[in-house]
Amino acid sequence: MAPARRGLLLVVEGPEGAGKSTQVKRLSAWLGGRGQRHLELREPGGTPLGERIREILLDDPTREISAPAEAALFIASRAELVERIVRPALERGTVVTLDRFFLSTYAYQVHGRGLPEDEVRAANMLATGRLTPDLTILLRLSSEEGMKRADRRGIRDRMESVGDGFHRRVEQAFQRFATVEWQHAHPECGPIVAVDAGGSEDDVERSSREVLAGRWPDIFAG
Ligand code: T5A
Repeated sequence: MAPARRGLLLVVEGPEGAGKSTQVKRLSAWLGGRGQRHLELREPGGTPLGERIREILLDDPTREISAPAEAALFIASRAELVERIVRPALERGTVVTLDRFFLSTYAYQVHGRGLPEDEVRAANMLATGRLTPDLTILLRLSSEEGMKRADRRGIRDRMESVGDGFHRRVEQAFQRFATVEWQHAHPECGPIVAVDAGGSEDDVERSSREVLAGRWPDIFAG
């Protein structure tokens, strides 16, 4: 008998306020409407431990956490999510949509905070057991525009409160991740496709679904 089809791991990434949560919700709604087995998750979070880590990392803008401890906390949340939720879901054939994954650690902790890439990369591989996304949609928006969108919602969280220079480095890192050269040198990240996030929510959803339909027409076309 042929093995059951493994699910898909679809990641949505990008700078603050790029519209990741909005698009993950829209994708989930689309999948639900098609009767597709799916699961919507976010990082950090998604497990009891991950949600506690999320509170520690984000809730208090005045909390000081060293850069290595910050990286270790994001990675611990990821290890728990992958082991307990993502892998079992993929084995059941579920389409998992994930709002941020380890590209965020590369962007924020390596390029933003300046931690050594090789060490963060090794710790991350330990956490994911080398699980590679089937596709990452990278929403492309300037950090200024993204922060304006995020600010309309109210007070900044701990990561949003770090200075503009930090967020510009994060934005530049995400731009680099979309290049063929960078992806070739980082095969653990799987394919990354940039989508312009400057248009309306409908426009971004349409572009994202076009990318997905090009790869998995049985699920996303129509
Ligand atoms: N982090 C995370 C790390 O440093 N390292 C890591 O390893 C990981 C995993 C997580 C924080 O942790 C950092 C990154 C983050 O700083 P979070 O709240 O989960 O924090 O994540 P954010 O990505 O920052 O969440 P945001 O909600 O700020 O951004 P989103 O999800 O990109 O944006 P969204 O969809 O919530 O939209 C923001 C606003 O814009 C509007 C929405 O209605 C909303 O009001 N909007 C649009 N407006 C106009 N046009 C569009 N196309 C729009 N799309 C959405």
